[in-house]
Amino acid sequence: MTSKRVFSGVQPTGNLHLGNYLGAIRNFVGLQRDFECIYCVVDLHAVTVWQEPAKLAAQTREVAAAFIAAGIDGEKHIIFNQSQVSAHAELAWLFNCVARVGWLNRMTQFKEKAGSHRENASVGLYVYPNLMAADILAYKATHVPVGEDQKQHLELARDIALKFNHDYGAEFFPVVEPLIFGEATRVMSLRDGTKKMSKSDPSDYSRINVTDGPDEVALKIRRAKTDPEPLPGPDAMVADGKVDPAREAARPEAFNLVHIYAALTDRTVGAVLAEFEGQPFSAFKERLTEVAVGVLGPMGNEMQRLMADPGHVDAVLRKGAERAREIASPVLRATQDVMGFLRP
Ligand code: AQP
Repeated sequence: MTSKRVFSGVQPTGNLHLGNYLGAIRNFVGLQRDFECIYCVVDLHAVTVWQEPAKLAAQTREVAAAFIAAGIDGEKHIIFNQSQVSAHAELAWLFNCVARVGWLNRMTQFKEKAGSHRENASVGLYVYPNLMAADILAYKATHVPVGEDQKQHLELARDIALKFNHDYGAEFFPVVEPLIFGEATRVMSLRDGTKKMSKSDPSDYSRINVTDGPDEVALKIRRAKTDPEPLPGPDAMVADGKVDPAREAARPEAFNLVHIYAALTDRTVGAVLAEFEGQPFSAFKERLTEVAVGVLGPMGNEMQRLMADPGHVDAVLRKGAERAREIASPVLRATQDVMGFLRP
């Protein structure tokens, strides 16, 4: 087993947005130098909530195209879609028998997504974190780059690995490390700074999609909710480069835009506040639009080009799946051996 292997996934649920890019995909790119990377379009996760069958394939290609357009090298590393590698589902079943109901009951994402219709949520949505643990551990991945929202699921993957190793008396699965970095680990909705930017938000004005053109980006940023106050200064920062939580809670939309600007320009939030202190949001929003279009424009164009050539994207996914199977199948077989399954 390699000592440094990265795994991460993105759901093909449509409307890939700036949060997915800044919180996850952009960080995937930088890890290619030091890690062996496996990036997955997690279509089995996507169907935990209803997906239109006629759209799922296009949405899957869209995420794969975003990976490639962002700069992930599908030759050196692995890009594939989850449903092509059956080891994910098989290992997830075994983990359904390792994870405890009490652990899953604590998962805040299930509570948020199921909302008041809990009884009506799919069983798949409930056991989603077990499948995520299987995704990671099928490759014995050691590091998982994700946005802040996935931290709790990663802790569950660690718990599953530890319990499996304990119950079967084997140092079998590694204990994974989350990699959460950048100035935008949790990009918030442009309409409500207390809710994360999300593909499934019914309002398209809540998010900037990675394929939005310059006019759409400009309009969404212009309409983004702020408050009448000018930009705060660097005195809003406390130790460790963090914004004072009380000040952030009082102006969530304002600070969200500052975090986004900092992430897009690769600067710290403190440096951005030092530059823009006292300026009105109208001027700041213009600068934000420029940098957002500057980053997303070339990527969106490349994605459009790739999506116009589905044969190429499909070939990358097919080859990636073959290579993924070569790693995951022996891990699944070894797991079955540890558990004592008969394979005559
Ligand atoms: N708002 C966000 N800020 C920072 N990172 C984010 N991620 C998601 N939203 C934000 C990160 O993107 C990666 C892929 O996410 P996902 O496809 O697994 O879906 P999700 O976490 O459930 O997020 P969405 O976009 O809101 O999708 P829907 O609406 O379909 O549930 C993950 O690494 C995630 O942390």
